[in-house]
Amino acid sequence: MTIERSLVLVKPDGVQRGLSGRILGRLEERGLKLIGLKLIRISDALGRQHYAEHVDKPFFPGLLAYMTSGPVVVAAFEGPGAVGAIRNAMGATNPLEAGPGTVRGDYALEVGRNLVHGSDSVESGRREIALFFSEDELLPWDRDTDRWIYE
Ligand code: D4T
Repeated sequence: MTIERSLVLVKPDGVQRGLSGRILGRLEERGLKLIGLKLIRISDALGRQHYAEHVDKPFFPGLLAYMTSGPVVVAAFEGPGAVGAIRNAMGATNPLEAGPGTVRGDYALEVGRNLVHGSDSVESGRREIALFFSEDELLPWDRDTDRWIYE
């Protein structure tokens, strides 16, 4: 399996509800490797860039207000099939459709408060990580347990 990278955002509701550690912990425990991490407040401009595909949608003003309303935890994860693994761990966009054992299925009820973002493709992962992190904020590293997680 190819090593992929994904951006993960713990959205403002996740930070406010004290779920940041739990959400990131699930991904770490799975074996995904953290290569970038910070706490920021998303600006309007960054929110518009990140959700460029949604700017004309009726839900966009509410989405932008929500995403800029408080701090978010920004993480970059790396691992074999990381994009799909993270999307599966997050569950469906609408939490009512998210299965048990997923972040949204276990902790969320509404699409406008769905706690977490993960890149939806390898290409989006590349674009989004470059949008949120400068090159010197990313730290690929050799993890001692890698050989127990990857063949
Ligand atoms: P993000 O990008 O936030 O991880 O969510 P998804 O990748 O799972 O889903 P998405 O891009 O389709 O939606 C982006 C974002 O918009 C919110 N949203 C979406 C909303 O408030 N109302 C809606 O009807 C939809 C489709 C939730 C996630």
